[in-house]
Amino acid sequence: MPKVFSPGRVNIIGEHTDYSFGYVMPMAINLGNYFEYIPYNKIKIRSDAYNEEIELDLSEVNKKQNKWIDYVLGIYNALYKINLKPGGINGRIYGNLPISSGLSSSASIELAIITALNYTYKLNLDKIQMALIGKKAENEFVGVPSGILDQFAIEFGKRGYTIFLDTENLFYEYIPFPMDISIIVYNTGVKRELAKTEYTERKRIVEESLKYLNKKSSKEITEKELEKLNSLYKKRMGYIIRENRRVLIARDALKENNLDLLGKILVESHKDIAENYEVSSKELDFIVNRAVKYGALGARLTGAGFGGSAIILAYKDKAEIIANNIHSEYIREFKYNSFYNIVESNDGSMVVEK
Ligand code: GAF
Repeated sequence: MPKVFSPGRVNIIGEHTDYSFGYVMPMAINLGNYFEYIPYNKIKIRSDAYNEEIELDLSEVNKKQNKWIDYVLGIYNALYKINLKPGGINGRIYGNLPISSGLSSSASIELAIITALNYTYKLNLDKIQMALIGKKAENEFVGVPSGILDQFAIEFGKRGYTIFLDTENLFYEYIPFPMDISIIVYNTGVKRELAKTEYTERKRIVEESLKYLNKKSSKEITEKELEKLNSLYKKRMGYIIRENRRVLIARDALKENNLDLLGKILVESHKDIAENYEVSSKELDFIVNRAVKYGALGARLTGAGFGGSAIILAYKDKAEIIANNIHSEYIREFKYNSFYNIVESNDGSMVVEK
């Protein structure tokens, strides 16, 4: 029985920059979804995480269900739009990637499905095409107006590396990630209820600013040009142009193994996104603050924000103790069902059993 593994992702830095064609630096991680399946004449899928099995005819792929199966239907829809008509599948999605926690569980399912269909029905899609089809499913069917960050990271992940990506032209570079650094993913346990509306609102402001300044990418905007924007727009775009710069600094710091600088840039990024892009939360701020207090190299929220997870970078031999200290303080302060995982970089979505 064929089996696909599709990872989740963290974003080391470059948050909310992808929908203005800026820089990002994500990493696929070793938490993810397995998809075990056989070819079938319908779509019949069980999700362990959602504890549900759904069966639909192939003629029903256009019918949005407003639940997790839309990630699967979205892929079929995107394929149908380019005249690819794979047959059905019968399978089970399971794994250890927490849902609604800012680690891209939706993109992980989308890429698991496209990887399976590409393999079984010989669609001949390359990696870029698969990432773009995942994005199309998310934007046009699921209805979340995201950028390319998540699908690209999940498709292009590489064990031992983080990915520097220019989301304008999809130029990417694999940057070795130091073996002696651990990444702690601290899940706040807070459901990201505002995420979709606030995300759409931030995106609207960014798109209107680009249009007003007559730019395609946020990379082209100068400090001087920011002055042409009204105060809210200037505040939001100011964050974005500084964040683009920070991605370049973080990339170079990693190349030079300047881990103190990398950590510092992460904390700066968090402070800026909290104050000027306003997508953080008191829980995420608390984690970053405690991470610094307990001697981590750096920390910041990861993903869209509004709850979800923070990443904490720490030397391997100190990671567990730092994570534990933060956790004890966090559960004393907040009553959510929070937890952490110490994760590693991972390869992107692939068929692991034939
Ligand atoms: C979500 C989106 F899906 C990404 O495209 C990206 O914008 C991210 O939020 C914020 O950096 O994960």
